[in-house]
Amino acid sequence: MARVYIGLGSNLHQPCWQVGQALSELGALPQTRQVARSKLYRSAPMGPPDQPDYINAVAALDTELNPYDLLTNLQRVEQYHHRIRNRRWGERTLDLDLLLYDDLELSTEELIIPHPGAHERAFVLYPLAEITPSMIIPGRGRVTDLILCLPYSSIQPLKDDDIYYKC
Ligand code: PH2
Ligand code: MG
Ligand code: MG
Repeated sequence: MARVYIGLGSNLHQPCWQVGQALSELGALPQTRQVARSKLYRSAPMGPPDQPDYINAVAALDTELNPYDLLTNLQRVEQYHHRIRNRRWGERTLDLDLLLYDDLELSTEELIIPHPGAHERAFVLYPLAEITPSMIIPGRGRVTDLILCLPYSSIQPLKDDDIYYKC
């Protein structure tokens, strides 16, 4: 059994709904149980500025799936949300990033764990710190230290679940 963290993001076609729905779908993956989920957070786009704001969240799962089978399942959920690959860091209906897999460090063509951008993005680290403040990102340090140089004002927590269907 591995404890894994998934970063969710969307900025197209009712992003709150996309993320809320994907949170449920992650909990329903085979041999997997959802143990925690953060609030939803809104932030300005990193990358091309001519795209809508993003909605992000982080989920913690316990899974028997190995990293590659988990990745395949995440890509299947992205496809189910009609994910279309366009420009780098461009708009998308749903992005599911495998952030952490226990304390595994892995770097292959297909998969890099921890996710290479995780330690420098407010929209990943604040939701992560919300659900697991003691988290240490292998090779990078404590989440609570990493967030110190990232302004909390760059993200906006949304209030509760009933907004899923309104943004
Ligand atoms: N994801 C991207 C590109 N830019 N910006 C924010 N705020 N949040 C994201 O999740 C995000 C982004 C591509 O994965
Ligand atoms: Mg991403
Ligand atoms: Mg991705």
